[in-house]
Amino acid sequence: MSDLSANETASVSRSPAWDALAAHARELEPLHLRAIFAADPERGERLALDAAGIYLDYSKNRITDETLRLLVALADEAGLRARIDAMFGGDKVNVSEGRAALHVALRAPRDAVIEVDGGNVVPAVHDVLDRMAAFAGRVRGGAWRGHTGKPIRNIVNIGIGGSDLGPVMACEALRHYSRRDLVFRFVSNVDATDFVEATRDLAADETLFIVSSKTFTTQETMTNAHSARDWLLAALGGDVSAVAKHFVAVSTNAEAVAAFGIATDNMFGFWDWVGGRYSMDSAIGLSTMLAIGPEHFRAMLSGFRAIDEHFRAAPFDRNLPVLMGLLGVWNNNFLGAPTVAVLPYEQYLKRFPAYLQQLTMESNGKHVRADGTPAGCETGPVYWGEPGTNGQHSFYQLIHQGTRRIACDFIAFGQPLNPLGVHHDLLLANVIAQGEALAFGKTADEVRAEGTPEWLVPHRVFDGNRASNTLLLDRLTPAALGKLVALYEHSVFTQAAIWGIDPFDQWGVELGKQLAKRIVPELSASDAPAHDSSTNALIRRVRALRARG
Ligand code: G6Q
Repeated sequence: MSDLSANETASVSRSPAWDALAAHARELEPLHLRAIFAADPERGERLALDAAGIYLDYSKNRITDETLRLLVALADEAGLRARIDAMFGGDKVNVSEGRAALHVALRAPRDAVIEVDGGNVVPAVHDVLDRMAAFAGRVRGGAWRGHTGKPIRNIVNIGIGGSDLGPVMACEALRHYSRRDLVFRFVSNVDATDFVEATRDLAADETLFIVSSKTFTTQETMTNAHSARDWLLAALGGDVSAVAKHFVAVSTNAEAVAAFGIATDNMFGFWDWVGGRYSMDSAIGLSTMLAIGPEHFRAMLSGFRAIDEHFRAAPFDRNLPVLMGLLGVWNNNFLGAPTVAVLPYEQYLKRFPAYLQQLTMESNGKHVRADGTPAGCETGPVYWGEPGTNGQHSFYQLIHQGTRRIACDFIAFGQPLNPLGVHHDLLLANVIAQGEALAFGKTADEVRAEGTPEWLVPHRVFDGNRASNTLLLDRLTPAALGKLVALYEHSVFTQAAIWGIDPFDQWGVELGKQLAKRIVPELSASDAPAHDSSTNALIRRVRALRARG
């Protein structure tokens, strides 16, 4: 039995702390945030935490001090402290894959010692970072030349899932700090449109492809990588020696990289203890480093590290990721809010919700506990979102007046990166107003007092009592981005520890992959497919559509 599952015998939903929370939730049900705030004028300042450069206002959750006490008791009962130590200590906390999950080692200082199977992994981490920095210096400085002797102007990352979403998000989030004379594109989908549109206006002899794949076997990535090689060779007269100048790889699979034709000198490694969705600060971040430069990349790592240290050391009731994680459990399991909207009021974070979707849902979308027994309670909520203020003119209607409960995480920055007129005042006023509106709403009497005709009153009432967190940071720097990502990483871990699940595996993506492999040859075959009647009919219909040309 693994380290993580050794003490697990029953679902958390059968623990005394869970029962206490369930009873407490019933008591709180009739209480409205209006009343809770009215009874406690200090609440807005008290239920807030300022740590590691992040201000978290969690006062607009439907909680009391007792809720927090019970949630911390739940964390204690679930053994959260021991699990944090196990993860940081390099134990094989990824139980079902028998691996450590040591993304925290990716941002450890040079002199740290973090061991996996008795060996310190930190020197290798810094060795790769140094090689990445040297390579980035050559590309950014124009010393790295393509096949025709021209410097690189275009960088195309080919990868999917964890080998795509982090780099895409970071490239967008840190665009302000990036080299504007370099073009960055990302190809992930096996749909050829993704590759064709990403490369159609690029000059092949000025283009560098980064093939990012931990396994170097992923169908989508390898298909795109081969198409990229064909595209390059077609444009450069078919000389295969061009591949070495226009392709580098990020992978753990040196053999497959060499077989593709990429020199191992041009390969940047990482390790099986880095999960795909926890890898944006590993060599998978090579495109990020090319965009923002090694110094900014290291600043981003320092942000991750600040939250790692805080997560490891702070008491649970003053611990940002723990609080966020526990409030998520409260909203998800006790208040019946099955989704979380992530709402960054910062345009550069427009891909942050998509990044978080993988981090949160691939990690905590599990139906069994780490020991294989049923979870026994709801696990990971659905994450989604869009940057403010755009969402306000779209789906916020449902959050304000719909019948479902949705927890919201607002993210905002005190300083704009692009100061221009009144824009930032309006942006900040909106994010603050949304939290206020969700919590306090507008009563029928208030609506009537505005002279609204009686028939219209119900339409204009806002019940309020809707939970939200507000995260406020100084400005979106590389370090701030690192902090935000690490905050969610560890809050996901906190929740997994409570539910007793393994947040580091992703078996749920396997079945579809297997079935697709079987269907590929069937699309062009002529014998009768042998699936269920619906799948058979779809395959036959595709064959017919293709036969028509
Ligand atoms: C993430 C998952 C998954 C993975 C992709 C790409 O945690 O493991 O999204 O990142 O399937 O895998 P490769 O990097 O091996 O191509």
